[in-house]
Amino acid sequence: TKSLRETMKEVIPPKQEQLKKLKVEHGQTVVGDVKVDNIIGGMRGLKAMLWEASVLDPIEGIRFHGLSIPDCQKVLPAAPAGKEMIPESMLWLLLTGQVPTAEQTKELSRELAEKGDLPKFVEDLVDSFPRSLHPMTQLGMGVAALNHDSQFQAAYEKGIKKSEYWTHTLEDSINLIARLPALAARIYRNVYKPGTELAGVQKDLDLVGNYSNMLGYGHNETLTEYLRLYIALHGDHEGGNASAHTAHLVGSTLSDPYLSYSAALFALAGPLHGLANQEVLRWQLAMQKELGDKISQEDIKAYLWKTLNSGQVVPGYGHGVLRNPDPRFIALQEFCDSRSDLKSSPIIDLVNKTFQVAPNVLKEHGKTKNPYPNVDATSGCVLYHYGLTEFKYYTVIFGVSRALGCLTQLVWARALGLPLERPKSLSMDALTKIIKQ
Ligand code: NMX
Ligand code: MLT
Repeated sequence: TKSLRETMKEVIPPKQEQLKKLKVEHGQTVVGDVKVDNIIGGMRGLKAMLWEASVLDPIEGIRFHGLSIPDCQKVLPAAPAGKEMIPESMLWLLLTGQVPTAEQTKELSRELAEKGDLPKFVEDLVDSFPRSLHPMTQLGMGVAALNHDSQFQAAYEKGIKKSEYWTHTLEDSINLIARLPALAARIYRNVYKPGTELAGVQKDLDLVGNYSNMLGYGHNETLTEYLRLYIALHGDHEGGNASAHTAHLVGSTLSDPYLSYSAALFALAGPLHGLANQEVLRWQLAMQKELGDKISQEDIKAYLWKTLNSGQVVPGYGHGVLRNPDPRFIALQEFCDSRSDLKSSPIIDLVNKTFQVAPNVLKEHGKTKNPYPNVDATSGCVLYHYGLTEFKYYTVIFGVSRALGCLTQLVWARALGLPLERPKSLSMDALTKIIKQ
């Protein structure tokens, strides 16, 4: 069977041809207008980036190289004893556009485990952080420090041809993805379980098998399977989301994959983006505390209005592109529905009840263009149910996942020779001048 590198060598030339053709034959074809609203409205709706691995449809949700989430759940290989697709098979799909075999997936798991240990100086660095430093800050700093061993940076310093950029970027990307579980688990141990032993990376486990084990949940197969699904699902969400866009922008300067992804993590750490999953749980727990055990739909409705009337957003609802319930939310809900202990969990029940009420309240409120839940509305609840209750940590898990998509695009950006990103900005006066012309 073909290795990942062999497969990449095969799939890159046709894509390079496709890009060349697009440039030569359609370089001047118009695909949309730029309105003043786009410029002052966070570029919402502007078609302005190339991103190979996934495309987001407002109604249907994400497709990874054309495959929907249910398609991926059907065809992407699981862990040897599991059922859920795993990040390794998603990574293979994102990188190559092909569905890997079970053997190829296993080989990638083995490679990641082989490369999974942290350099000693990064362990020491992370151990030196105060426990009060937010886990996302620690993750971003740890990832940036890993650039000490960047093959891309070392090769660039020596002087390499442009056509070789992608191979070094791929090696860095694999090394970074391999090391994320040990880094993220070390942060968890240091912040929440100081003084306890941290398991090592086991060479025969898949990426999330190791991550779960290092977090101290290796015995909980349901949670481990949930994490596999969660991390595979959150891997990519086309290019315009804040973390992916940041990785792309920073990477376009030929900054190495570690620095590019570190920057992306600090975008993910904002409450309108990845931090929303910590905010959801905080908000749902506050609701539970205030309303008690027997919560009616009317109670939830009143609580939602209280949140909105105090000028806050309802975390986990709304989206920059989606105009329907997020299929990632649906997939995680289905995971819960298929397990009796999760089905009867009070926190998961509360998320479900909120889902029954919130869209109508948000419609009545009349501001958000999308009154439906995004993935963050539910992603933390299963973790909470199984005792991983430290919700300031949740975005770190998202951060372990989003590396799949961001790093895939970096490899493709280098393979396709995409240029430095540098859009044109305008002042309000300059904009007014154009309008008057
Ligand atoms: N609750 C209350 N108001 C909202 C919400 C919400 N959940 N979502 C949007 N709005 C408001 C928004 O603040 C804006 O108000 P204003 O005109 O006063 O500035 C108005 O509705 C229009 O916003 P939209 O165009 O619908 O949303 P936009 O594309 O600007 O932002 C989000 C998208 C996701 C930032 C926004 O919906 C939000 O803040 N949601 C809550 C936070 C969240 O769940 N983020 C997670 C996103 C997913 N992720 O994983 O990253
Ligand atoms: C994501 O997964 O990045 C979020 O849903 C936000 C987005 O797509 O804009």
